[in-house]
Amino acid sequence: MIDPLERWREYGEKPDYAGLLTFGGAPYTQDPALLAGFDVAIVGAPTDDLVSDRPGTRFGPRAIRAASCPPGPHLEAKIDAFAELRIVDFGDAPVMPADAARSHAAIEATVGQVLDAGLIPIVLGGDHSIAEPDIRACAARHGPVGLVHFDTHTDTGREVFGVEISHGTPMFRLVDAGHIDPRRYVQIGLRGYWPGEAEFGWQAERGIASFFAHAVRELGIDEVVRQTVTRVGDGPVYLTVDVDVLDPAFAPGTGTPEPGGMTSTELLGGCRRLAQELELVGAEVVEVIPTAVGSADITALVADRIVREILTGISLRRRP
Ligand SMILES: [Mn+2]
Repeated sequence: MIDPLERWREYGEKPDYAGLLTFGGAPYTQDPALLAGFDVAIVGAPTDDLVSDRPGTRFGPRAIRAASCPPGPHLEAKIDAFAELRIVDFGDAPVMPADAARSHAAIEATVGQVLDAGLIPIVLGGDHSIAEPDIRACAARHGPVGLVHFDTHTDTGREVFGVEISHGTPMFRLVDAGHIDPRRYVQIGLRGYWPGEAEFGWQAERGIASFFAHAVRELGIDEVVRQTVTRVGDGPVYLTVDVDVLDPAFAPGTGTPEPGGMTSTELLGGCRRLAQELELVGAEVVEVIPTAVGSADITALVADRIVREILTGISLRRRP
């Protein structure tokens, strides 16, 4: 176990730009035997071979780790997730360039090590195809999971350009294989021009619930979260956040941007409340394409904050 704070011990924190790059300065290990005793593990899944438009999310995990954040308690929630939870950075899954099948197997195995040690994995993508190995690993241990899915797109295509394993198809494949319980699956933030009637018809037959972007505007995010919690109910839940759910004004660095999206404020508060009110067994933030370094990268910065809100929600849920 490496503690990146070690050389700054007497100050209690290190500068964000110095030392080993881990999420939030968390201790780092690649040894699954050392995960025991932790609550949450950050895992990088830097792969983007399966995108249909702009590539570059392979650089997401490093950029999210580099997006700086001052330490200390969440001012609004009044709790410090890094003090409440034992958080470890488990490094990146050993992905292979240009070999999506082996990359997915590596991601599933690495997330599986985290789950087998009893921790909650929070995966940094990577394109959204990584949802398939991530959720498959969770379902293998918890049974079919509920899913809360923030996205512009449903990602329930049967194929994209005739390709069945893509960042546009993971949710179809996971529901079809029985890893997601479709009656406990809620999509939030949909808009734009894809997919079409066939996919929405398939979803409706299975009881998948969708909140379009206009519903978030009209109902407000608090009401959308309330209805989502009611729908998903008790039992294991996975949270997947595609940053393209945000308006490109808030997250310009992403592969398939769509104007007219949610605000950062809506998404961050929503993630925190969902993590507090649902039984999360895993989470991921995907589709970040960094275009700048450190906290100058707006999209990596909001992705970092999404993870922190999830951690804050988990902390609030566990507080006696
Ligand atoms: Mn997506």
